[in-house]
Amino acid sequence: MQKNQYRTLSEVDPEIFAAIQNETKRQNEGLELIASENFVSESVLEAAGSVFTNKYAEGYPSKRYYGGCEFTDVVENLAIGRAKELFGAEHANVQPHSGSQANMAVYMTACGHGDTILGMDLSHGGHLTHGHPLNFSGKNFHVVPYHVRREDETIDYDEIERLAREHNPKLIVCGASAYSRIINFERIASIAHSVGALVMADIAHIAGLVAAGLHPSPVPHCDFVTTTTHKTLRGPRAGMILCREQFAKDLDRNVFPGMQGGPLVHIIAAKAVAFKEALQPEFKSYQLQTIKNAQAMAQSIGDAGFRIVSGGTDNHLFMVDVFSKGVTGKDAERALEAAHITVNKNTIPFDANPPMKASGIRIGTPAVTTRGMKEPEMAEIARLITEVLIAPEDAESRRQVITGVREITSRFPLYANRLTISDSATSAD
Ligand code: DSN
Repeated sequence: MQKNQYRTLSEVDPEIFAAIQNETKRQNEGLELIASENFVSESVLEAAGSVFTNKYAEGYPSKRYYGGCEFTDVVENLAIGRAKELFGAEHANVQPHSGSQANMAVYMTACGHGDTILGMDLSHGGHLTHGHPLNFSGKNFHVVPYHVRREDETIDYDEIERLAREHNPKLIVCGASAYSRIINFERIASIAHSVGALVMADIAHIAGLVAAGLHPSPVPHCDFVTTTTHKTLRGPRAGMILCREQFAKDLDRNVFPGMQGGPLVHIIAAKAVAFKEALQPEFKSYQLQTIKNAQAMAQSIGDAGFRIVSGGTDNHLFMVDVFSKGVTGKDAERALEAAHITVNKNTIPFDANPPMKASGIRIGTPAVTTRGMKEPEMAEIARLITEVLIAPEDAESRRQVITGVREITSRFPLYANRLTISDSATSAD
C-alpha cells in the first residue's frame, strides 16, 4: 500500500478539507429550513464514507456481474428487507442513485415513449420530473398537468378525474415537492384504475411521515411508489422504488441495466442504516415533532401578517406568500441567507412572478427538528424570519438576526466532533 494512503485529508488536499470544514461550520451555525434537506446521523455518514465505495456490483443480490460481492449482497438484502418492512411493500429496489432516476425507471416500466402521463404542475407544487417540458419526463412523454384549486390551493381531484377521462393516460403521477396538505393517494389511485391507468406516488418529501404512519400511505393503493432517501427519511442522498410484486421483474430490469450501471454500494449501506433508524420508535416522535414545528412556525409567521399558502400545513413544510408584503421570493431568499437562515424561493399557485423571482418561499422543519428544536424555538425562528422579511435591506437588523440565529443554533450543536480546525482557519462568515 502506498504511503500517502495513510495521510489525512487535511494533508493530502487542504483545499477540499477546508471546504468540508467550512460546510460543517455553516450547517452548525446557520438555520437550515430548506424543506428537502436534513442532517443524517454519524452512523449514516460512516456507512456512506465506507470502503464499499470501491466495489462494483452490477446486477442484484446473488446475480452479479462481478466477483467479490458477498458482503455487498448482505448490505443490499438488508436494505431491501428493511425498506419493505418500513413501508409494508411487496418489492423494493434500493439501487436508484436519485429520485429522478427512480421516477425515470418507473416511467420506463409503465409507459412507452410518447405515452400520456398526468402529473402535478411544477408551479402548483409538483416536481420537475413529473412532466416539466425541459425535463426528460416532458420531452419523452405527452404530459397533461393538473393543478390545485384557486379557492383553497389544495389539489383539484375533480380536475384529475376529468383529465383522466379526457386523455386516457398510461400513468398518473402524484406526490409533490411544494405542497403542504395531505394527499389523497387512495382517490387518485382509484381515478387512475378506473381509466385503466397505472399510478405512481412520488413521496420524496413525505417518506419519513409515511414511514411513521403520520401521512396516509400510498403503498396499498399505488402500483409504484418512489422516494428519495435524504429528505424527511433522513438517509443518504439517493433514491428508492417500491412496487407491487407483479411489476418487480420489469422494474428491476429498468433500473439495471435500463437506467444505471453499477449501484453505489456505500450509499445502499447508508440507506440500510437510515431504514433501521426509521424503524425505531424515536423516529415516529421525530416526525411528529417535525409536523408540530412546521405548524407552529407557519402559525407565527401567519400571525405576523404574511399569507401562508393554503392557510397552513399538515406536513413538514409550508409556503409563505412573501409577495403579499411586496417582497419577491428571490429577495426574501437572499436576505434570509445573508442572515444565516437558509430557505428557497418558490413559485406559489397562480404566481404572478416568473420562477426565478417567484412570489413565495418554502420553509421546512425536518433539519431543525433533527437538531432537537421544538415549538419555543419555532416561535423564535419565526420572529427572526419576519424581522428579515420586513426590512430585507436593513444591515443593523440583519446583524441582530445573525446574533439571534447563532444564539439558537449554539444551544443545539451539530456535528461538533467534526469541526477539527479553529474558526480562524475557515471562512464560513
Ligand atoms: N429539488 C428537491 C426539492 O427541493 O424539493 C426535489 O427534488
